[in-house]
Amino acid sequence: MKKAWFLAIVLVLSAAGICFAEGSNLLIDDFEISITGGPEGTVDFGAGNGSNVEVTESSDIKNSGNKSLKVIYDAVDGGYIYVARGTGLDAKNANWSINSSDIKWEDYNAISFYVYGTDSKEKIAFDIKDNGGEIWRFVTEDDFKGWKRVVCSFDKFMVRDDWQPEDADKNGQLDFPIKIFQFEPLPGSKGTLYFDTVELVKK
Ligand SMILES: [Ca+2]
Ligand SMILES: [Ca+2]
Repeated sequence: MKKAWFLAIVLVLSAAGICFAEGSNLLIDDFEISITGGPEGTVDFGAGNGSNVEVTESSDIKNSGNKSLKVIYDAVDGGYIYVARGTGLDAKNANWSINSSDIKWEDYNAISFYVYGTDSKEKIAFDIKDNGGEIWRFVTEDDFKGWKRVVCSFDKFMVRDDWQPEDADKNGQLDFPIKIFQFEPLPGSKGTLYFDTVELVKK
């Protein structure tokens, strides 16, 4: 009997621990939006040099809430694609669900998102723009089927050496607050991806 009680207590504590761990992450974007592009858009997206992208919302395939971000893409060599959310973008209504400057960034050591993969083995870049306008990159691979959580530790981001905005501080330091994140299927790939549940991961 004692053993049973002990096991029960351990189970309850473990469950509480799991809830606490998840609850301490900060959900910054859940894509519970009506997706539009252009200057008044809720997502800043585009493609060039022969690549194409179409961004819509999905309500059938989603990880949290009622919707996810659906990205249909054709990324050719020499082309580029971006699908961005955050502050200071050309699309005026692309802000996250929380204001970047209200976040205690020192409490977090990673940013994570969920991606619904098709095991295409294609590379997907996840970029962030720092407070100095510098763009940092984390690369993951579509090597699974269904939803997967990708955790991008801040110390694993590499400063982009192929391109930086002209006004970037280019100081090689990841300056907080982060202003923007963007998904970018890398050249040589074509398909459909879904993204959802962007969180900051508590230290
Ligand atoms: Ca969602
Ligand atoms: Ca910087």
